[in-house]
Amino acid sequence: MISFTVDQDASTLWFHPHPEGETASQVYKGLAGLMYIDDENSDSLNLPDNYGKDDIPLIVQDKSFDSDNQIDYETDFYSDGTQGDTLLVNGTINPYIEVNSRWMRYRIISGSNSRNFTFSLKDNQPFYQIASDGGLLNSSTKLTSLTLSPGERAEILVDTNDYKNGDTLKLLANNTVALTMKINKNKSNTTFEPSKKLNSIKDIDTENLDKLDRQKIDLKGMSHMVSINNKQFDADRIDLYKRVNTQEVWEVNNISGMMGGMIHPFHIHGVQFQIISRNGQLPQANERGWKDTVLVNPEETVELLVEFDHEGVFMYHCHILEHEEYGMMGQMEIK
Ligand SMILES: [Cu+2]
Repeated sequence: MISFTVDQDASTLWFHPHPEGETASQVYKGLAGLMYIDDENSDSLNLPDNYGKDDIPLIVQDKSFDSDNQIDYETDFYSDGTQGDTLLVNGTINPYIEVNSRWMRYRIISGSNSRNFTFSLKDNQPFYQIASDGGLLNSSTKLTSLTLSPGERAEILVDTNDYKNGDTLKLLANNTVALTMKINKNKSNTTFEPSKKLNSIKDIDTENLDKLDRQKIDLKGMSHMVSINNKQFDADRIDLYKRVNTQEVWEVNNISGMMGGMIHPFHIHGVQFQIISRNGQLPQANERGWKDTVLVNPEETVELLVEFDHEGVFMYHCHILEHEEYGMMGQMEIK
């Protein structure tokens, strides 16, 4: 029995086992689950929240199946990130949903071992992102595409008002149909307006950032040569010591080197952070909310404002699970 106190904002979360050397195979084989947190703020917003009706989880993963329709991780294994040839949503191939409400809320979990997904609606219809990994954005962001790397989450609202009964609307992931929405009737279900205030996340106090300590995180290498700050994971070593209730600027560098570059989704346990900048530029509006996983492009530097709220020993790692297994992970003690 494990008991714990829920001490975070309304958000869409997932959980999975994390045993050293077996995380990647266990998640690929399906050992992962979904968790929602609600709070007073989220309850007050009149967002679509009828589970399975107008509030739908979409756990998006790729897997391959052998001739007996079984998952064979060892055969599919690839050292820079195992990928499958079949798109699964909530464990289903090519699902559809009957839509009976004008506004549909989708809680997307990018849950592959290594594949990034770019989501869009057929014909480039816009949609509204309302939440990132750690909870609601201050207001919605209108998008026509959204890329999530492994471990990232997003909540989006789709307005079906312009569709007639019998129409279909398709959500695509990397241009493959992930979900077909069959419009049955799209009656009004919320007072949501795109400009509605959803949260009150404080702006980053950019004037005072240079007073904070800085932590460099160098993500390097590929395959079994991956490292963080030139070290590979050692369960008997604490890499970073941090003081509880302090803030730091983390400078996350994706250093390609001679082996060529790839995206690393950088994930920190036990904290939520804000993105200060990408290569010196302000992040897009949909990346200005709370995050615990951030896509870092090859040769990119991403600055994070990290606050250490909880005592304990926490991991930080690349969320390409095969990179994590090869040691692209460290331990941080907060006390
Ligand atoms: Cu990686």
